[in-house]
Amino acid sequence: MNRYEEAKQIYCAMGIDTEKAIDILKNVPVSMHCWQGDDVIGFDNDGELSGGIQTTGNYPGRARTAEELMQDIDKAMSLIPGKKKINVHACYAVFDGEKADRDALKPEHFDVWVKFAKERNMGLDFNPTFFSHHMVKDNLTLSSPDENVRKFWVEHGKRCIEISQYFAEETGVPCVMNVWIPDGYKDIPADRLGPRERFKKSLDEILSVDYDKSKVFVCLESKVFGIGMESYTVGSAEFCLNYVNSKGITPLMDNGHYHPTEVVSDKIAAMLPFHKNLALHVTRGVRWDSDHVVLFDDETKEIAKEIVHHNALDRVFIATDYFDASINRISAWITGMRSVQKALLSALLQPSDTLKKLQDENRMTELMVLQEEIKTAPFGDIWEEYLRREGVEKNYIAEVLEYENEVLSKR
Ligand code: RNT
Ligand code: ZN
Repeated sequence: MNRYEEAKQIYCAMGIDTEKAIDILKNVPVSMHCWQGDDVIGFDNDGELSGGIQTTGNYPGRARTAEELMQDIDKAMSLIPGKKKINVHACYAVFDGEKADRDALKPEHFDVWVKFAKERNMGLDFNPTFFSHHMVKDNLTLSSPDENVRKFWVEHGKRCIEISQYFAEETGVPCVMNVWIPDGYKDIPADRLGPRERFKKSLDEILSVDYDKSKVFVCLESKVFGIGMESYTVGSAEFCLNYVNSKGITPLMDNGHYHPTEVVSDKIAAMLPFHKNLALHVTRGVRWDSDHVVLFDDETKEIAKEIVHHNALDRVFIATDYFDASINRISAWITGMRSVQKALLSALLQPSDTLKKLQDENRMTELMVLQEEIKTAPFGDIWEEYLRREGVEKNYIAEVLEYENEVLSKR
């Protein structure tokens, strides 16, 4: 008997169907962020990343053009199992001829992405880019007291809804459009309300455009603080949650955007009773929103467990969001995307009904013992079988290093 067959029987004895787990997993879309490939720089600005987010490191081989980025995405995706989407930021517009500013972006500026996605049978997600731009004034965009600035960014948001709908119509897959603004203050503000009222008004204006809500899911992402904006964040957790509730749009939780002892894994079940959909940015914060590569670690597993055990795989939009410039960027993509899938598989390989029953019957001793037992079940054998069926090598480092040698090091 091979290792998979043996492992399958061990899981079967715990009441778990490994075949079913693999079948479910391969159809769960995970949206891969394009911005790991070029350190969140994009193609429409002079290369300075702003907005209180930071990539550190200078590993050789950063993608500098759309062709390079897409070539790298292809390489990464060839080593990532499962169903994928591509998450694009507005700053990744590709201009064929004249450049358009962010308030004048049109669907055609993203045609190369649409073509790329269609050829690979993937959906596209989208994000307006409210950073790395000269119209960010005093660290403010949609909450700016300068009407020119505020209006510029409102127009950008509107353009992005149109582009998102184009993505959905072209690919046939709904598009998740996430709004995140960096707005905030380094030091103690005199007026905490004004910026939030302006942000609310701006969002209302953006959402006043007519769009197909079955094709575009507009999300709002909150944050605790950014670099250089440590004292006040306009789009705080409470602001965003209240706004989302009042408008019926989708909340987005990034697990790097909370105080270090707060966990998104616990928040998921606090959101599900109130929202049809929930969106996640899966990342790994180290002491702050450092956006390290996602690993197969306890919190990632717990997040996946919360989605799977509450049967919410079709309600939660899962996307990755991290940027590490200190290691091979292709490997960073593969490791993070595989980690999300490993976490989902490990959740699918748990006897959730039995565990819930033990909790409800207050058999907490048995619950603890079973939860511990699951941790040493032969997960790796099921994971390897999944990779085998997806036609993806387990060991990707040799291929990544070869690509580094042949392609990245020549840039
Ligand atoms: C920043 C947010 C946001 C960005 C991307 C690039 O703190 O997490 O989602 O990472 O828009
Ligand atoms: Zn995020």
